[in-house]
Order: sequence, then structure tokens, then C-alpha cells
Amino acid sequence: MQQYFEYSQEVKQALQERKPVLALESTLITHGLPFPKNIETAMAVEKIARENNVTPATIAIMQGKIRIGLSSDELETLVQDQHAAKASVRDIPYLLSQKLNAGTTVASTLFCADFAGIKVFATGGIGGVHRGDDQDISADLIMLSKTPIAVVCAGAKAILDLPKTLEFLETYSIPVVGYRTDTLPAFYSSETEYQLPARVDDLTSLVNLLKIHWQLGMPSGVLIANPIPSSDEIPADIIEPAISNALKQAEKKRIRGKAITPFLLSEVAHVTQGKSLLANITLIKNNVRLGAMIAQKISAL
Ligand code: PSU
Ligand code: MN
Repeated sequence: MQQYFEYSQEVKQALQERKPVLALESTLITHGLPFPKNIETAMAVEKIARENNVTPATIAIMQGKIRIGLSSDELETLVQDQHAAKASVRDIPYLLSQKLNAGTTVASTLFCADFAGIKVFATGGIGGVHRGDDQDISADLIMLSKTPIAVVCAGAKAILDLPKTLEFLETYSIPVVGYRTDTLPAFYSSETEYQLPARVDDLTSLVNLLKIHWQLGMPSGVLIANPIPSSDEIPADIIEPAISNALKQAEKKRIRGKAITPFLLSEVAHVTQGKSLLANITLIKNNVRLGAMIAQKISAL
């Protein structure tokens, strides 16, 4: 399997020396954010990790290899590739065999990070159970149920069915921990009416929980719900109409499968005149900051 992986020098060295490494996904770059915000954000979050003495490992598929850690030139190449695919786990064999480029989703980033031995991963919001079509369940949830990695996110995207997503997380025994919150954050908004099963208020308690989860040999990941900073959150009464409008558009245009999430995100950005974009970027940075602090503390264990 090793033959399909290529590590950046920086990540390879950090892993060998057991220094803290933070996994980052790349669908955010290829399908989540528009140019040039995507490349700016990708660079900015790597910088945040480094400022916290953590090596960022942005994961992507490039020319038929699973890349763990990208140089800024490689990030640029990925961003410029109009044909870059959105790689979920099942797409990996095809993409490798065709030597294509792709951004990795939360699901496939989990798969790759696990093989590389990385324990902490920061993203924006995870996929979940879709509204209306509860047969549409993101592979993010399935991979979370069987990959023992700590995932920092700002809750599930508000475009999803949040109660059903929480039910799924419960059924598949995935711990969900609110970081300084009692309720599930909804990506653009810091709180919802949905209570979480656990809450911690400091880093030490959080890392302690993770340590015990891993010591018990639990097969799942741990989802850490880190609310968007209130300065950039969008109140539910503003974001909700934008979302239901985007859902109607998707229905009308018969957008299906993996195209749905990117379509909804860009529709919402359009209707909110970029406000949702700013929120998205703020929450990613906020998650990377927390992810880096966790990675730092874990490597000291
Ligand atoms: N969060 C964002 N923007 C995104 C995504 C998450 O802020 O683009 C991506 C992630 O890569 C996530 C994917 O894994 O959307 C989920 O897609 P789907 O619903 O098709 O599983
Ligand atoms: Mn789907």
C-alpha cells in the first residue's frame, strides 16, 4: 500500500520524530471555496498550524499518488486544475489508476491520514444526512465510525438534516464533544437547539478524553464540535431562507450525488453576498487553531 503514498519531506520528518502533525482536507480547496479564497485559505491554515509548532499535512490525490503534505507549488497546481475531482473513499482506486488530481473529502482524508499514522484532523464542517433525502448519507459519517482520529469541525453543515445526523452519530457510537458548547453548532451559526452528549471547556479535559478513547481501543473517531466565533456567525433567520432556496434550486436543476454539497454551498454564498464565505473561512481557521493545539498536546503525552 505504501507505494501509493508520497509524503512531503516536512511531514515525513515530523512523523519520524513523533512531532505533532495535523491533517487537513482538500475538497475544501477544490470544491468548497471559490478561487482565490481557496488557495488563500489553504495557505493561511497551514500558517496557523506552523505558528502553533505543528506540521500541517494537507492531503490530496495528485498524478496518481496519495500525497500527505503539499508544497505551495503543489497547492497551486491543485487549485489551477479545473478537472480536479472530488475524491471520496470509493473514488480513490479509480483516481490513482487514471493518475488524476483530486481534493479529498473528510471521508477520504480520514482513510489516508489513518494509514499515515496521523491522529488529529481539522476541517470546516463534516458531511451528514441530507435534508429530504435521508438515503443520502455522507461517507464522512461512515468513515468516522471506523477511523480512530480526532476530527475538529464546526458541527455539520446547516444544509443538512442535523437531528438525523446526530442520530446517525449516536447509532454508530461516535463520541461527539462540544468544545465550550452544549449544543451542536450548525457551521454558519454557533448554536442550535440540539443538545450534545458531552461538553468540555478546556484543552486538558479534551485531550484526556481522546487519550481514554484510544486506550480503550474504540474503533471510531471522535467528533469535536467547535462553534464558529460569534463575530462572523450568521443568524439562523438569515441563513435558513438562503438554504431552503438553494435546496429548491438543486431540486429544480436535478443536482444529485456528490455535486449536491458544492452546489448548495455556492448557492448560499451567492445569496448571502459572500457572508457565508467569510463565515466558512473564519470557522476553518478557528478549527485549525484548536486542531493544532490538540495535536501539540497529544504529541507531548
Ligand atoms: N466543509 C466545507 N466545505 C466543503 C466540505 C466541507 O466547509 O466543501 C466538503 C468536505 O470535504 C466534506 C464534503 O467531506 O464536503 C462532504 O461531501 P458529501 O456531502 O458529498 O459527502
Ligand atoms: Mn451524498
